[in-house]
Amino acid sequence: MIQRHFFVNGIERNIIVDGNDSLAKVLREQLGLTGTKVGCGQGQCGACNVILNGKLVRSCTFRIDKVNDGDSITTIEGIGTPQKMHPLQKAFVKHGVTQCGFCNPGFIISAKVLLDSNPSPTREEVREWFHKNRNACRCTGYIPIINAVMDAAKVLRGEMDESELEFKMPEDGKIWGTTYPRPTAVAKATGTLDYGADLGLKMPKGTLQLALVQATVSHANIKNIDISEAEKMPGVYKVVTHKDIKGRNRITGLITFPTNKGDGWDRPILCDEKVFQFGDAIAIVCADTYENACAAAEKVKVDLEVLPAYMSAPAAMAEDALEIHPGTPNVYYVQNLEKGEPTAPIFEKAPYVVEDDFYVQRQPHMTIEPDVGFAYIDDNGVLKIHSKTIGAHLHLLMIAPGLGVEPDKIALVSNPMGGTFGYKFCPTMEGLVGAAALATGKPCFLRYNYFQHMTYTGKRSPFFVNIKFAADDEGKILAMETDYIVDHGPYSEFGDLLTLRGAQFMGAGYNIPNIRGRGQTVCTNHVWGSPFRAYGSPQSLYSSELLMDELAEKIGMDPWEIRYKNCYRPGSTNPSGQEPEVFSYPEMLEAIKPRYEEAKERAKRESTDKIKKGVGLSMAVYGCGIDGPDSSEVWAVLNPDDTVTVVAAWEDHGQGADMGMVGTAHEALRPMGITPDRIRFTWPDTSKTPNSGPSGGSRQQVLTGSAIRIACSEMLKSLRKPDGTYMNYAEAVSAGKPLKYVGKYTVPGVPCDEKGQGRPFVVYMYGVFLAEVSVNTETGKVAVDKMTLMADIGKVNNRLVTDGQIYGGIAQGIGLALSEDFEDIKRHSSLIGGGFPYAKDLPDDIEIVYFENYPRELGPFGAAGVGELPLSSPHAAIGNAIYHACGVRVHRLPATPEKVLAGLRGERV
Ligand code: MCN
Ligand code: FES
Ligand code: FES
Repeated sequence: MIQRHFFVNGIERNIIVDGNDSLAKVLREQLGLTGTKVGCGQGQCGACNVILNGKLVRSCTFRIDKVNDGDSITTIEGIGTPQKMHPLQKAFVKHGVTQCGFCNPGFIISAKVLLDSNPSPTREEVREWFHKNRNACRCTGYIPIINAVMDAAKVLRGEMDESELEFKMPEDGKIWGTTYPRPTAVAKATGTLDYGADLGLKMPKGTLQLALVQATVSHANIKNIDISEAEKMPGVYKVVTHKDIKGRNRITGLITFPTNKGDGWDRPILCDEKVFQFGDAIAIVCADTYENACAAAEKVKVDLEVLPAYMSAPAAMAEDALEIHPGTPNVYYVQNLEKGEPTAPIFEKAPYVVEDDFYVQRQPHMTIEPDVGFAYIDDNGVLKIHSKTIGAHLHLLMIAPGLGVEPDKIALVSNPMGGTFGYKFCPTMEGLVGAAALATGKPCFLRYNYFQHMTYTGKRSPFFVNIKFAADDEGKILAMETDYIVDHGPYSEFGDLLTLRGAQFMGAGYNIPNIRGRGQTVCTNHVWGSPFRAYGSPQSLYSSELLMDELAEKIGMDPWEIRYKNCYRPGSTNPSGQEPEVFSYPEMLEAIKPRYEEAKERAKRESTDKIKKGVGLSMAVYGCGIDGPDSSEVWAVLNPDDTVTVVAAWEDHGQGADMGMVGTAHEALRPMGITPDRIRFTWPDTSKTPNSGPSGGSRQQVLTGSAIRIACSEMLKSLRKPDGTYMNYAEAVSAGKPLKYVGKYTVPGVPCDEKGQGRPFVVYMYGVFLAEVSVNTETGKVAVDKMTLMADIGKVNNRLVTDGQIYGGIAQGIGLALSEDFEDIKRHSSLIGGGFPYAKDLPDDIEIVYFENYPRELGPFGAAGVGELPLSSPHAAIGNAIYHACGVRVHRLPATPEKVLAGLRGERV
């Protein structure tokens, strides 16, 4: 222990610290300054930035014993407060940088140091600064951050009035369609929003800290687990194993389809008989401190019989491969697709046939906040589990039987989250903290470090795709055949549904009258497959969009021409045999045409022998909802202070549930004259909020938004007075009116049948991407110079949110195209190792054009969703642009420099 005497935000501090601790730990845990976030904990994200004597410091890797007496530290709390924000914080709010917000304090601190030394940076200098200082954001694609810093700099230089950073309420009071800042924005920009780890620090004394004993092999039989030594370690309260779990000790995957050969009960909460993947949890040490828990975890002895590990689908499909889950074949689900006439005769006669194979990789989600959660038993005997769940009601059903708890004795709560991008559509640690709380009777807290976060949460499942098109002389597509394999890792949850997505999205965007296809879901020992934003469509569209360019080339058509000829028009049907609800493609393609022609000209003009420039297109499409008659429930409640609360379980990964709820309710309640600041929203809690369904499948704006519209219109109907005004709370009470109004909404969808035919989604999002790239033929490095998206997301609720969704989704698509992967467990298990795009890895030029003249009948006030559209196919446009630039068709993503160089040497890559 050492004594340190320093200044934090101008306040003198004189404290005893453990010299081995990080500055972040001391700030957060000893001084309670939780505005400083810890993301990677490895010096790779900058979430933990603070200012030490005027210099930028990453406090997670900076030891407290390096802070000297008299030093001066500034944290986000010292920059500004919610009552008195710094212009940088105001600018972050104005520009919508506050998506999940987890990175915001670190960026604001970093920008403050930059502007203190360089008050007039160029955009490029700001980008370079964030790049070199490794400030990582997974949500925004950086453009809004650069915009915010440029505006704040202007204000600080006195060139812009600070009031310009504030939202100006339109005269008609309507916020629908505007850039009204989201309700949680100020808390995010000031570091005052408590995320899971912050809430964990604010738990009562005596909360147990958990550490996991995890598998370091990928496939094994468990012969024995010996916890005797670990139990005797200092500070240990209990070591929990599968023997302590009273229920079935399995997370149920809620099998979607009866033809699935598995039963969905394949993921242990704590391993009992087998290890199925690297990182599987075998025991949980519950101790007084995290350090003691970790030390004891080292002492748990696990005796294993190591089995052959099948790290990819082809390996697990080999004839001599063992069944990973004995009794269930490794190929456990087959999805067929039959639309129109048999395709074989068509392929035989068609004048043009193209066929190719593609592989889209295991993309890691790489949220800045690692997985975190806690559980306790409340005074009513209910097990409460707080986590990053984006499907609170769904996860309750998935974990309650495994824990052996009746559904009314367990409640799930969503904490404010630092992004999930879909990995939290699967339960992660809910079962673990739940099991620990039940076994100990104490509150239990668990946070994964970044390595655990990368290795022991689900990833995008790779697809191996074979695909064929047949076309006539004019370039009209006659038929498609697909044969694909989905590597879903060891756990089946949502694997069948993902395989169906291949049937729904390969060839989507085009009227293809005749299709035959087959998708197989394969169990492997690589990390389990979980949903990832745009779930299944990036794998599908990469294949069909690259093959579309191959077809165009074979026929001698332009890639734009073939798309325009075949895109959905009245009378067309999608691969599910369903007529699209709107036909925006022709207009969007017409709008992109001049940009595309100009971009081609520019590419031709600017290409050199060394730097080859190219241009590529792709069609983007994704459904809003979970297949079939998806539904949501919401309550609108009139409060004693005449505010209205939208009570819903619209989980917020960071996409903007707060704004979704407030924006939609405000539009619905406008006749009442209520201002948006008087509309409140709820954080999901299954014991308090109705089942609004999960925040997956870009469904919430459509489904929960519609339920909000209905609940609010019921309220309006009930409270309307004869003179056209509306009752306040006191009047409603004295008139005996209800104060709570229920809105339930179910869409008229029809799930796909065994042939992949149906009406799975009643609202879709549509788009067209244009990518412009430069390929360095000496290094093989690809740079994306510009991305354009023509976006039809129906009517826009909040423009700041939708712009942000699109920038961020495209950024992830660029990562998918060029760098991101999770194949090598060790190498790919950090942000840098996983190929995370920093500021200069992305273009500063992303153009978004909205097509709002296709309002959706079944979405609230005409809205469709937005979240997943921007990640459905940007990588396909980039793939096509790489080919246009240098003639290399990248069949296996990511398009790393090594691959592009090999392609330039003539190898198939
Ligand atoms: N919205 C709008 N106008 C529209 C459509 C949507 O203003 N016409 C707004 C909504 O109010 C909401 C946001 O856009 O704030 C996204 O709405 P929607 O498309 O309905 O998606 P969900 O709310 O169901 O969110 C889920 C979606 C998915 S599935 C993933 S994965 C995802 C995503 O959104 N993960 C994200 N966006 C993310 N953004 C961030 N920052 N972090 C994640 O983890
Ligand atoms: Fe410190 Fe990531 S750099 S948390
Ligand atoms: Fe930057 Fe979410 S807003 S990581």
